[in-house]
Amino acid sequence: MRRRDFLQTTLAAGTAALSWTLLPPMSARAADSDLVEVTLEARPYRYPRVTGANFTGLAYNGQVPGPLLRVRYGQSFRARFINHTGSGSTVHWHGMILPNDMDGVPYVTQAPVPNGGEFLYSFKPDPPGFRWYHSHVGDQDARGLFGAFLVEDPREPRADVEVVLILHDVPDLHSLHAALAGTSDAPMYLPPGLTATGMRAQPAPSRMSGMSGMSSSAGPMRMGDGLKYLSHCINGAAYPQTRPLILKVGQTVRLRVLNASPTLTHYVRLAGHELRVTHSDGNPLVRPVTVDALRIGVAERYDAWFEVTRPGAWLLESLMGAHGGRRQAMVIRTADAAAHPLQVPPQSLAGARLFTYGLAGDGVPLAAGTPESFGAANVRRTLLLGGGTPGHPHWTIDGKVWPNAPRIDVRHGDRVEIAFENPTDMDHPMHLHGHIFELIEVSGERLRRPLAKDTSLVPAGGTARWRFWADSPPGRWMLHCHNLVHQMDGMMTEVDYVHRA
Ligand SMILES: [Cu+2]
Repeated sequence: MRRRDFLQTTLAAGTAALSWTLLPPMSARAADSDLVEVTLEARPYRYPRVTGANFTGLAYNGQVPGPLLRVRYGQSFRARFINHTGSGSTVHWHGMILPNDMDGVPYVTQAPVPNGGEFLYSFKPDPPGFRWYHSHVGDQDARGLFGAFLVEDPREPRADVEVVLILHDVPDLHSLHAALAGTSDAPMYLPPGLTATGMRAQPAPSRMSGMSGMSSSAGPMRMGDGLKYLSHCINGAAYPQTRPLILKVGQTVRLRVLNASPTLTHYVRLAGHELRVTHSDGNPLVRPVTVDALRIGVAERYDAWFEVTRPGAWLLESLMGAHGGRRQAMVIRTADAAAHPLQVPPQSLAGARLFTYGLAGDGVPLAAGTPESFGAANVRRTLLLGGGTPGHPHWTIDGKVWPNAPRIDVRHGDRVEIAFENPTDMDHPMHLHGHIFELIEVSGERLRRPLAKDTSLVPAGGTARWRFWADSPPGRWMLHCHNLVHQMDGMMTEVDYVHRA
């Protein structure tokens, strides 16, 4: 018998942005309900002073990031989306496997919701894990239309403290338009201590010690693609306005970290602590991996755990390299930390155990003569990523820009393998809608423990290979670079389910 006591999630509007988001256990009533209903209303929004930016963008329900959405796995979800942005808009549910007409891609899965209009999104959030949502229209997500979406798995153990951290960067819109036109002269960001030369100088991977060092899949390098940023935030505030996270000795902490930046890969360190990574893009790793620093491409998520073993005060920071004047950081401390000076993480990644796909996936070099393919894929495609030539504002797949890039036709039940080749000098965070794929190879390393993901960096000058079953609901599923400049400049195609003849 179906229960009728729907839960109306209360979403406070117009309040100050949270600088971090603690997650108490869901209430029994919320967890027992069959349906979680929310209202998301998008409007122009003046960013508060804590962001460090003089910026008018957009917000869901008067806050950036938008409200944290949370369901227990198995619950249904309904979002009434109300659009007052001033132009068309849609909501994309990133990392969800859902009916195609709920996927929120304008002109592909739905007509854009006109200004003043509404749309009802309704689906059963799947699979469990850390997902997120954002506008899929133009530059609206860069202006503030994004938020986190947790699909909680009741079978997973809870940490003592669970926290969602959203790294986001406030763009200078003039530079965005210049970047889209290929005329920006803004400098590129370089992660500190990671240069191509420096990477080669790292010791060779040694599985015995659990230290993988820097493999070729670590991936540099240049990022930003000409965007200037006004500020760099965590959960809606820039350091030192970020609120501290106050913990007790003995507590186990689970950070769920999302990179919602328009263009920047983030490198995150917590002073005095290693981080145990258990999930990539919300999906469990075959085996957790312990690192000194996270590398998070645009749109990626990692679940990272640590324990508080002593009193103290530690800075969690995304290292900004050449743009290091502004800190994207927050304090994590115990209550009695006044007696302890704030520990700041090393400002270089040189020598750090960095999260890489090769480390997490137990990568081994592809031996000469290894077959090109890793299984019984019956659909195989190679996509060549290109573009970025000065003066030619196009980012391409097989030399073409959306909607002219070659599409990938699949039939339900196909086993699909996609190889990416990236001869450009920028990493590309490639994202597939409506599927969880396995990342099985990166730049000549075969991952013996493939990573389940919805977005993966294809390293500059390197390659990546995915495989997945075509067993999602039928439809047109976008496949694109999540660097906003690259996406808007054409680096997008689709995986289309076609009927068996
Ligand atoms: Cu790209």
